[in-house]
Amino acid sequence: MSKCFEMAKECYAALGVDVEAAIARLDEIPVSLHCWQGDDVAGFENSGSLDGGLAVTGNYPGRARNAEELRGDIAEMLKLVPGKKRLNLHAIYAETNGKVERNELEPCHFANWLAFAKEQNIGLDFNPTCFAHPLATNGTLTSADAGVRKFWIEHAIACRKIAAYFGKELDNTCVTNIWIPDGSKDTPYDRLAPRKRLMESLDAILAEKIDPKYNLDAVESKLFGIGAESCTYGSNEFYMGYAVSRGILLCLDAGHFHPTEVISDKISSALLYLDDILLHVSRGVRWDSDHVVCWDGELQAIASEIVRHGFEKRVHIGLDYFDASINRLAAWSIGARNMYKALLFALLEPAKLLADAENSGDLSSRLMLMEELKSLPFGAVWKEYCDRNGVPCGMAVMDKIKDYEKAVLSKR
Ligand code: RNT
Ligand code: ZN
Repeated sequence: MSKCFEMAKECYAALGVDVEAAIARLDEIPVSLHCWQGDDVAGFENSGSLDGGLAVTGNYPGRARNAEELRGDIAEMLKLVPGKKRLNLHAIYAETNGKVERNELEPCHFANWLAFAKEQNIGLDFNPTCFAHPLATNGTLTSADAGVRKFWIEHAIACRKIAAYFGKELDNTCVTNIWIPDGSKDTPYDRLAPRKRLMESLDAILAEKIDPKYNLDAVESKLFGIGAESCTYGSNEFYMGYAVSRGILLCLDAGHFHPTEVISDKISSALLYLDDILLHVSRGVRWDSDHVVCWDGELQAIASEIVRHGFEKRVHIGLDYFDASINRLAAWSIGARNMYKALLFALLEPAKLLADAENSGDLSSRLMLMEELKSLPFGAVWKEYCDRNGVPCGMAVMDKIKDYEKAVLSKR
């Protein structure tokens, strides 16, 4: 243990904060790392370009081109991130060895991923992929075409079964998140009919009860997407109502709201009505751009909301960003490390002092405290956490990434 850490512990103790207890609590908070940062959301179907309003910009060399490479990169990335981790997969990461339609996917198509999760001792999460497909060009679960809707309903059902299989095999609950790109480029005349179809499609998908021990279902709202500027059928109101009435999870993506609207403010409201929620921690820059998560005010506010109210079992934290303009391992690990950093920072808040100041109406002290916290020796605690987890800290992370780039990525 370093001198710096010992001194940091004393600083926090002076404010009534037990650093060891904070670290122990952080050890129990899983973050689901998204597989799709490694290959620009390409997947292995070779179905052509990404669509559904999603856009990955940048052409930094070294993108994982197949499952082997992607797993190799993930294994490397996991060595750079401290804390309890999960891996979030999308259906397009199936290994089918020949064409298998998405509505016919089965657990066997994810056997290598399951083996990988076991090897890494991490849980899995899952997502139906309702975009980047010829049948997704004109709506999926909201489509007016019953055949198209049926296809996507079947796909989502298949995904829930795969997820439940993961959950059972790993003895670790899988969260399956449904996001669809459906919406309208220009002002629709009828916003109700597609939403009614979406509600019915979701009911059909969820009709079969699955043991919540193995799988939990989530639905992800959005404000708008490229090509769906005027209306997105799966809006926040739609899914909030749906999740509350069906008792499933609501997924809040940080990039899916008006630019000044923040998901940190929604957590305490949503959890008054829902048992659990899912987060897609992302960073929108002017739009839902999915930039690498930075340790900014909103990330801290998200983490603090979770920690202050002891919501860590009810808020499932997932990451959702994709940047192809820098080394993908750097993007991945910088964003992921920031999530854990923000959680640790939240765990080191002097809860009692803050609550006392607020409850006694001493808002000056509350503000002073909140601001002073920012210059406490947090870095020493973070470094200690990285050391204890056997992962590098500071620019040593970059050294590892550069080594891997030289040895592996540059050969692609
Ligand atoms: C899209 C949603 C969705 C996707 C991933 C790949 O706007 O955020 O969660 O980013 O499923
Ligand atoms: Zn998302």
